[in-house]
Amino acid sequence: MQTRSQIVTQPVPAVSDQLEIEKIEIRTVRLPLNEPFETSSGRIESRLIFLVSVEAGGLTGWGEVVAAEEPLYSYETVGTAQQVIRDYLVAAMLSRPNADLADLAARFAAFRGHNMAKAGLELAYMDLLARARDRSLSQLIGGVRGRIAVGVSLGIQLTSDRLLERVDQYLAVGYQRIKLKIKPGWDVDVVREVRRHYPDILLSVDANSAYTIADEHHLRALDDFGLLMIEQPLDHDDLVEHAKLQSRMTTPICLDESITGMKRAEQALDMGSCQIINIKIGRVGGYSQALAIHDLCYSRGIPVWCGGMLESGIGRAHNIALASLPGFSLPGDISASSRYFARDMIAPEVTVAADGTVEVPRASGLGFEVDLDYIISKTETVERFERNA
Ligand code: OSB
Ligand code: MG
Repeated sequence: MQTRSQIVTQPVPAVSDQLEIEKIEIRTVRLPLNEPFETSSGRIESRLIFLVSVEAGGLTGWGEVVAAEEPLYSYETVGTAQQVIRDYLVAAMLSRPNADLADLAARFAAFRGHNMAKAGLELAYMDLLARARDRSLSQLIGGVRGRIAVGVSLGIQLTSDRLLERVDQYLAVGYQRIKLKIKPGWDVDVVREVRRHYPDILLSVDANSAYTIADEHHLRALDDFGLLMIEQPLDHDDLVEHAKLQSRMTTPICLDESITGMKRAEQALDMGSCQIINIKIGRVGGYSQALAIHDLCYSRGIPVWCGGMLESGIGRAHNIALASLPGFSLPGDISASSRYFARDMIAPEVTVAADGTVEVPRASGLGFEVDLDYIISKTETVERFERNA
């Protein structure tokens, strides 16, 4: 199979990627969620959105750090990302002109971990680069799709009737795949009930590491329901036990939390820990790693899809660009702005068509207007950093 550099990077003209970033701004903006979101690790009612913007030559690029306020999904938090960006990454980015994405990624690689913090800056850099070249982000990274298929991730509900209402509502507006959050006590019976009502839909489950290998027998009961996948059943950093479980289950395992970069993806595939990978740009440390994981999976025939972190429109716009790459063959967790927020910070907002697809914008950069007035009105903190003249 062709590699991405053959099929994708070739048409890009030989323009230098060099950007001399003059200014970096990091900002937190609180947006209430339309409805609380509950997973096996907890429940949130609002999202503290962490925005990053970078400026060069009169242009601004936007990114988002997807960390949550508490270290539940990952060890990173809004607070740790602020500290790492402020104390380490800003200096690395501003120290000299950025030759290209690989140059930026190499500077960040000197610091261990903190992928979401790094990704926020990589995202902003790539939006800026796309704008500087007057290309869409999708074009810049080699996207091939004009529309992407999307699904919805449904949090744990109070009752299964309430969940069925939700499923019904999202299927009615076109979503192509329903993902149910599960945890012990909210799993096999709930899945059976949803399957009974909807025998033919694309249905998956996401445990966010709520089980151990001792639950093998229980988890295998899920094999009866023709699920598209089970996402991250076991520990966030355990490839070995996922490989054991996968060898004993027919439902494909998809890894989310465990895939923290290209190396881990390769190891997971080599060990048989999963058959599908959920790529989140933030979790893997930015475009550099996300593109590499995409290319790896594409070359091995492993399906990937774009995960979500309840992003604002800015992070979502990056996800849409990423999901336009050829290997993204399964519907992503990229839902309409209105599924999350009463008002998003981009215009137009992200909408899902009746066929369960989202349009990939063709305008330069993110392809959406950033609603700065609204952002400023909801800002909790802002810090600015400038390159020494
Ligand atoms: O595990 O995929 C996950 C949201 C926050 C943190 C982790 C996850 C999720 C989701 C929601 O499933 C995806 C979305 O709609 O953004
Ligand atoms: Mg997940």
